[in-house]
Amino acid sequence: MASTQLSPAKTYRNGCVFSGKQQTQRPATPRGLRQGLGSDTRWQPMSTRRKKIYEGKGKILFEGPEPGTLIQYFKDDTTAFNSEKKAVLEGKGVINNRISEYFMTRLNTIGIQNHFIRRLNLREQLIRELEIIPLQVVVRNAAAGSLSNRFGLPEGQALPRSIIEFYLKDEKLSNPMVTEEHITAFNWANTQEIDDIMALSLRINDFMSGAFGAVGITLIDFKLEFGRLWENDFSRVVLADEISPDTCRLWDSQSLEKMDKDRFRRDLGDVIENYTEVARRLGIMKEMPTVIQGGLH
Ligand code: AIR
Repeated sequence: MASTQLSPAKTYRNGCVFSGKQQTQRPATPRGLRQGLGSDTRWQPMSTRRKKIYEGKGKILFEGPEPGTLIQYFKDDTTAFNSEKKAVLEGKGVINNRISEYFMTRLNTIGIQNHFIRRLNLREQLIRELEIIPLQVVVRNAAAGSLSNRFGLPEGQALPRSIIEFYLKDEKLSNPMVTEEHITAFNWANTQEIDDIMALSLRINDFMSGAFGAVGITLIDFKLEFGRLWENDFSRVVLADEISPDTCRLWDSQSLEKMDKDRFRRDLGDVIENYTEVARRLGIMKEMPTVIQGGLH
């Protein structure tokens, strides 16, 4: 789809260079949901020094130090099957914070704009506040999970090409799968934004498949979330949320052992050990032993 040159290139504080090409004009309707707020946009008072804006299953968003920023806190809480299964996996939040920092930083250097600004400490990162696009975008390279169940495909079977799926981000509805028709009809995103999301998702897939492949890990599938970054009356689609073993299916390329959240979902054990091994192979292991042994918070 043709895109319009709307404004000159700008460089943001976190190093994102925006060409202006992927911009979308602000719709006439007022600004919608803010990132991570779900349907509740009220700010809840907190006794702590920072305002908690939203608490999700695995992360908390706090007010950031400057307007337009938030602090994303990674919890150890782990849930599966729409929160039917719950556990606290000590150290998971620390590992996911680091792995997500690793990918967001590298994606930024190859021009994939995202909400990450910088990591603040073991569990927190400073992020840019976005307007949520209420979709979960799943990219699949091989059959697994719900795709295998839906079509009766053996897990691990390579797909003829990478497949992108959209799910509505709505826990109460169990995040139903949706098509582009639903997305545009219900105004969750416009066609230009869907094009941008698909192009970005495939580039992210290429980059992540390469990065994991280089350390003996096969990227089977993963989930992404995107938001709108507004600048005056224009917005662009940028990557949000996290990239971690909670949001990816990662198999050891040799043994085909699972190294991701399926270890928790399927009671395979050694969840943290496998998350740690993912971090270690990516070369971001330095802080991990303390976390696992000492249970830092
Ligand atoms: N995912 C993470 N949170 C929600 C989802 N759907 C990730 C899973 C898996 C991919 O999305 O971790 O990597 C596809 O999941 P499923 O269950 O649809 O096969």
